[in-house]
Amino acid sequence: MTHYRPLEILCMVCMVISGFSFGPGSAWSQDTSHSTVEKSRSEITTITMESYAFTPHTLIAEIGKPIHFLLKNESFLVPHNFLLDSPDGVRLVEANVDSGDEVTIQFTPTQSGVYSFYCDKQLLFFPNHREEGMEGSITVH
Ligand SMILES: [Cu+2]
Repeated sequence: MTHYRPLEILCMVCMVISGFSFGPGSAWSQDTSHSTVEKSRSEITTITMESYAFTPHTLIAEIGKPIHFLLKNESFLVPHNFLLDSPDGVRLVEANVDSGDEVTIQFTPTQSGVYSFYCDKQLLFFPNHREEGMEGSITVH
């Protein structure tokens, strides 16, 4: 027979309330994903992909400095992609991220201006995800 002290019981209650969600992808660990480009410990910016939005969707970066994004698709059963174009329309990054998956991408901006990113996935005759609002920008100085 195990005897629990009050603190242990409190801790277990907390875990039940939070749905044991302390792992990656949990509500608990997503708190960092709302930050824009401030330099994190790891220098990796997490971008959450949902139907139909990127969070954050407005970012700032510096010329010549590598950018690392962790793309997290949190949509249920909906695949997304991350297409990044330079200010003059050259495709720089193309990454598919399946439902529930995470993909890390890296690129180094070599010119200033506004880079656009978006998802062009589409189901049958429905509008594509970009048209539904799934797009964002990186302003490079
Ligand atoms: Cu999408």
